[in-house]
Amino acid sequence: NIRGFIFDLDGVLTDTAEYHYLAWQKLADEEGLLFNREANEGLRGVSRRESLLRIVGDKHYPEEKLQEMMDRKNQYYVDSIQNISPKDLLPGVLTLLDELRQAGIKIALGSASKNARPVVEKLGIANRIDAIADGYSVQRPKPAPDLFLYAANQLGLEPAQCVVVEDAEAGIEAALAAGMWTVGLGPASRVGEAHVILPNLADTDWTKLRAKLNDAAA
Ligand code: G16
Ligand code: MG
Repeated sequence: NIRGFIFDLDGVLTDTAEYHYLAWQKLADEEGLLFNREANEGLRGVSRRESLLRIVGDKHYPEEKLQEMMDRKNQYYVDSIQNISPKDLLPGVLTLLDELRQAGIKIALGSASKNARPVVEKLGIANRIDAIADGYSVQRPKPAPDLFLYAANQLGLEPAQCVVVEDAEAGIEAALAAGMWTVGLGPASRVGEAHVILPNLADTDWTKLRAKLNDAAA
């Protein structure tokens, strides 16, 4: 019996991936590191630190330099999200959030981002979210289950009562490790392990989703 939904932010509620990409690209260019859009695809849902470590690859940098590069990337990112507005909500999100609320289902955010709160506020959906698990909530990033377990706990629910909506492989892995139901958005090459796979949230609603989750459970 589903009583809660935990939504990832980037790639699910809005598309901040492009801003993350531009910020990392700028940093990589300044540092003479190889980076491109394709490499950025692999950084979906990956924490800031782990993203940087993947971009620097075999190169060795002292901790201070890594910290400075993370700060610089984040400054570029923070600058670029200033103009986010409700128009940046992905199709289908608002209606689904409202239907879930109507159905008495609790809603949490489960994002790796330390910038999740300001983004949710700019998107105008802060009042529709009951709990926030973000980049400050737990130590171990996805694919560890910790972030989603934290979110379920904040909602006062058991893992098996929760559905996680994710666009990243690491996110689906984390949700499955937490013992939750999963809806994967995007190609099966990325979210193929999810119980239900959809291209996006545009053409679905709670009734359809519930039927698909029931099929997956049977
Ligand atoms: C997001 C993005 C990642 C980003 C991470 C951390 O995850 O997909 O690209 O590296 O958050 O963001 P920040 O640097 O703002 O802390 P999610 O979990 O919302 O998909
Ligand atoms: Mg994501």
